[in-house]
Amino acid sequence: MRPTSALLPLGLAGSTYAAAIKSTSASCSDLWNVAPKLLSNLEVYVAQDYAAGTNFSTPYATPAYPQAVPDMPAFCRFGAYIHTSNSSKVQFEVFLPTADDWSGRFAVVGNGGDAGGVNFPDMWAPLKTYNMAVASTDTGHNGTSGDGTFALNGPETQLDFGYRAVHLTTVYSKAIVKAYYGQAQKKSYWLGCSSGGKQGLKETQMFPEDFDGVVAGAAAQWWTHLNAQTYRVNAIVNNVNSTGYLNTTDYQLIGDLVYKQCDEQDGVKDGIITNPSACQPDLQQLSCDSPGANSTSCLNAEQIVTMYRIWSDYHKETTGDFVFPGFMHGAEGLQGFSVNGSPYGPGPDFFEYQVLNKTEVGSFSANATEMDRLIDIADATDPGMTNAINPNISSFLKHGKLLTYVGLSDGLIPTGSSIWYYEQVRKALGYPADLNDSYRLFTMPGMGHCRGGPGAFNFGGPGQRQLSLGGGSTSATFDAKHDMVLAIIDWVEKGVAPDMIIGAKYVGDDMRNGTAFERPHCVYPKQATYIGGDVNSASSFRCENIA
Ligand SMILES: *[C@@H]1O[C@H](CO)[C@@H](O)[C@H](O)[C@H]1NC(C)=O
Ligand SMILES: *[C@@H]1O[C@H](CO)[C@@H](O)[C@H](O)[C@H]1NC(C)=O
Ligand SMILES: *[C@@H]1O[C@H](CO)[C@@H](O)[C@H](O)[C@H]1NC(C)=O
Ligand SMILES: *[C@@H]1O[C@H](CO)[C@@H](O)[C@H](O)[C@H]1NC(C)=O
Ligand SMILES: *[C@@H]1O[C@H](CO)[C@@H](O)[C@H](O)[C@H]1NC(C)=O
Ligand SMILES: *[C@@H]1O[C@H](CO)[C@@H](O)[C@H](O)[C@H]1NC(C)=O
Ligand SMILES: *[C@@H]1O[C@H](CO)[C@@H](O)[C@H](O)[C@H]1NC(C)=O
Ligand SMILES: *[C@@H]1O[C@H](CO)[C@@H](O)[C@H](O)[C@H]1NC(C)=O
Ligand SMILES: *[C@@H]1O[C@H](CO)[C@@H](O)[C@H](O)[C@H]1NC(C)=O
Ligand SMILES: *[C@@H]1O[C@H](CO)[C@@H](O)[C@H](O)[C@H]1NC(C)=O
Ligand SMILES: *[C@@H]1O[C@H](CO)[C@@H](O)[C@H](O)[C@H]1NC(C)=O
Ligand SMILES: [Ca+2]
Repeated sequence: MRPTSALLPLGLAGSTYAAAIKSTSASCSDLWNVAPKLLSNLEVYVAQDYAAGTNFSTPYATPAYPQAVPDMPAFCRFGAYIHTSNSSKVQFEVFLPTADDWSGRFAVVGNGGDAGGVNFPDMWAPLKTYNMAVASTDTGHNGTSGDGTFALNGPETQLDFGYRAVHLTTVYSKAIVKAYYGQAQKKSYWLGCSSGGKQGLKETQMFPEDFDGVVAGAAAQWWTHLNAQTYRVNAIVNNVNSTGYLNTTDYQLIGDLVYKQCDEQDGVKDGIITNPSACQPDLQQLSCDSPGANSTSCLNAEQIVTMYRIWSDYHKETTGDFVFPGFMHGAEGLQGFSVNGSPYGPGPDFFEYQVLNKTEVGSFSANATEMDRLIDIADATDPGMTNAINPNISSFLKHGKLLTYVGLSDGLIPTGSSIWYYEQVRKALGYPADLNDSYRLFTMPGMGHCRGGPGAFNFGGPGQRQLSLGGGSTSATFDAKHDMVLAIIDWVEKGVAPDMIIGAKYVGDDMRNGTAFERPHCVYPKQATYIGGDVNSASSFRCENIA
């Protein structure tokens, strides 16, 4: 189902768009009255100027994104609801730099997990650092990232979450941009990770004209299968009641051994495994039965089996069909590894409220055979149209650039998911030799889910933080070689494609403490290869194809 024309801005529904928009600019407070004349089903709740230096907070923030946002530049804030049906509405906000500051660019930032809330913290960097007009949506509901109860009895709200909130936010916000500045944006960018990566890919698949450049990290695009994997790996494979259950102490033990066996395979002993697939850990020496075992820190046979199953791909119990990739070697030893026996909410909640269609809050439970059946239903019904796995993105790639990235130690969404989608696209488009003119996947060794881990995960991607908050994800050097947002801008606007993105590891993961080391992140399937010299310097590595 596509939004009806009644849900599109009045001007865009007809041919009168240009005439409908005044060529003169509106003041921020004018937008109260101007916007509803341009856009249908709109309920404005704020149109207000803020002074530079504002520490921004608002009751319109939800528990998903409650943080105050310090260090704002001067901006105009526009916030409204779009009524998407009788039973659903979408909240969105647009932050607009002053006309003097505006770069002419427009961006939309994504959300995480099941999050329902305008992502105010992530709007900061596009506004302040890149002088973009920037928008964000609550995805159609108010709730935290781990809470899927929004879907209860809400078919329209499910569609908002699946695609409609982001698309309408994009279209409506562009109209606000045009009304405020008296001219349209030059280029539009998507910036998101995790669910935000999924949202970006969905846009390239369904609404290829919405964006010129899409940055999509650690994308949760295969929503039906990812949720199955989240549930199964926690509740079935690493069941808390089984003798094979692994807790964080066990993962520490396993991780220590894996790093001992595999860290130096890439020529540098630095706590980073550059090629986790080449790492083939042997856990036998951790067995309580092995000679010389440490009886206070050893694993039973079932626990060893559990770990190998977590690393292995998920195949259906009944048919053996591939469902989802397993986790990468090395992810288990890092903070943020999610397989603790308690599945992250979006997994079970998806099956309870969107596949089984339960009408009251309950707790989901299924065995492996039942999961096979539910996956089939999920694939057939694609609740809320949330899957973002259409591999034919040729319409987008004709004019746009798609920059994706993933941590090779992602502990929440197995890394292979991003590689799987890349390969699906290649196959669907017939393995074009020039695919990397418009679509590139960067793999990032030692990085967890979207950020974090022992790797060089600060590269100016989505989700950057103020220096006063530690500067997380901010690039060490503000140029297109080190900064992913500048890289996508150069790619879109100058045709200069990024061959590598140099990330930084900050001392104590705090930018104020300085840089510990820098590393290039390479275009898949290339990998950063040590060629000699200072291991802390990016120039000691080259991007090469590894056999
Ligand atoms: C911003 O406001 C929040 C609470 O609203 C406060 O905790 C924080 O310290 C403030 N930050 C600055 C830089 O003033
Ligand atoms: C979101 O829901 C919380 C309750 O969980 C409520 O306190 C808050 O006011 C709501 N916020 C918005 C913006 O609707
Ligand atoms: C929902 O809105 C449509 C018009 O869009 C109207 O025809 C219908 O009666 C409404 N249904 C309810 C239950 O209000
Ligand atoms: C573990 O066992 C307890 C007690 O029998 C039960 O209540 C719980 O649901 C079980 N947990 C899982 C994940 O199977
Ligand atoms: C993990 O389990 C072991 C063995 O039961 C126990 O000694 C250890 O304290 C547990 N660790 C955690 C973090 O619960
Ligand atoms: C056995 O493991 C315990 C707990 O990890 C550790 O404190 C102890 O040093 C180990 N013993 C040997 C001989 O390695
Ligand atoms: C849940 O609802 C959807 C949409 O109405 C339907 O297609 C699907 O078959 C239902 N699932 C079950 C298990 O009945
Ligand atoms: C798995 O669950 C289904 C549905 O609840 C049930 O019919 C079946 O007997 C269960 N299989 C096993 C092996 O427990
Ligand atoms: C991909 O989509 C485009 C535009 O919808 C269509 O023209 C083309 O035939 C499709 N390509 C493949 C391989 O399906
Ligand atoms: C892009 O693809 C071409 C052909 O497949 C390959 O030769 C080239 O090395 C790739 N560029 C990068 C940066 O990976
Ligand atoms: C890093 O900086 C923070 C705050 O500036 C400080 O609290 C912390 O101790 C520093 N960590 C290291 C490892 O230097
Ligand atoms: Ca290494």
